[in-house]
Amino acid sequence: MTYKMEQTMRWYGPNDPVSLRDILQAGATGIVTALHHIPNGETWSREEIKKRKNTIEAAGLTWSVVESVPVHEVIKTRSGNYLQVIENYKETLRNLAAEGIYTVCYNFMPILDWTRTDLEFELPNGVKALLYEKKAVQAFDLFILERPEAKAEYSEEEYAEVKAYYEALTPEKHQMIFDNILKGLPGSEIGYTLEEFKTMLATYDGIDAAKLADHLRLFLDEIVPVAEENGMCVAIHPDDPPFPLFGLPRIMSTADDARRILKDQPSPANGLTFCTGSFGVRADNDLPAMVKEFGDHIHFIHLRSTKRDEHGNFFEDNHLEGNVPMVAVIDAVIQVQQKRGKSLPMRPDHGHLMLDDLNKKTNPGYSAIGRLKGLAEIRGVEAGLLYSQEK
Ligand code: DNO
Repeated sequence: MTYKMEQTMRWYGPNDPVSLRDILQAGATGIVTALHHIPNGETWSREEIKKRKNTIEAAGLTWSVVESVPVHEVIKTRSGNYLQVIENYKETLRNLAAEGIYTVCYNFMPILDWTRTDLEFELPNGVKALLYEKKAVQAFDLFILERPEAKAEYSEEEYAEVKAYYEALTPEKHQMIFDNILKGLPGSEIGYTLEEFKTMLATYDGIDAAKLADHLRLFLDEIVPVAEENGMCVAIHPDDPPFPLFGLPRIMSTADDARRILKDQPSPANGLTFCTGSFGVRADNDLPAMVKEFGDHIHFIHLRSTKRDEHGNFFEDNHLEGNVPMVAVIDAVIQVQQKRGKSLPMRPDHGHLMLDDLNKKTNPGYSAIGRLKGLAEIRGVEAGLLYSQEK
């Protein structure tokens, strides 16, 4: 028997300008979604879960994966009412399982979820991509946030370069960087004012990478047994980008990080969301080797590619181009699926803003046509590899 990846697409719920029908027409069978209207930290009731599930099924699709049940900040810092919030998380897991949803993605990035500086970076053919510009983040850190420790982290030359960059910013670009960093990209659920962000940063005083890793371990000690009891799996999403920002620790960026998380909590229920776009930003992450090593614990797959330059910037490239060796990754996934005797849910992650979508307002990275193209290309690669392997 041959196992193919389960083709899914992310849907942001009833307010998403991309409809379930669009997703169906793109060829996906599964939906990845979350109850975005429920505040972080609160329990998702069975009724609310069921309502969403019914909507998805009425469109001829299946709710395959939850992305994400957000991990509230008090859990990451182990402060305030975090014990209660962990109980709520467990209750949400139980309620999801009771409704037949067994795979849950989450991340453990402090304060900020995924970060980009330009959401409409135009490529030569006119499509728009998501860009991470290192200097924009540095300029924000040094001259907008004015983080006291920041200056000591730069050489004099670097500091001068960032200062010149900052001073040359047009008011529009200044605003764009500010908004993209603070307001939260889709799915991150939370946006901050500058003052709020500063207050949040202070809650991480004294929390270094080792301590944050400890907090993750303690959180997993609580939730993994609940996942096991209910036949579920939890799948941590890597840091995006996979390095620390604004002095905040990041602890899920490398193969070593994944190794540590799986060693601390080796249950098959504890696993990864294998996001090639996030891990792939680092040249030291060997993606096909990681799929092979962590295959038994990969519960969910995000396929997209990024392209780095020598200045520390990256943009999101076509799914089969850029730095991610996509064909080799898919080949490794095929082997893992055959070995495990099951299909793994995969979604084409992000896509370019292109064609008709250029005139529409969609969630950055989540327009219909770019993702449809990504899905079609990925599906084609998989079909081609399977054909040549079975011949
Ligand atoms: C962006 C996504 C993130 C990711 C969360 C996982 O497109 O990769 O929203 O889903 O960080 O919890």
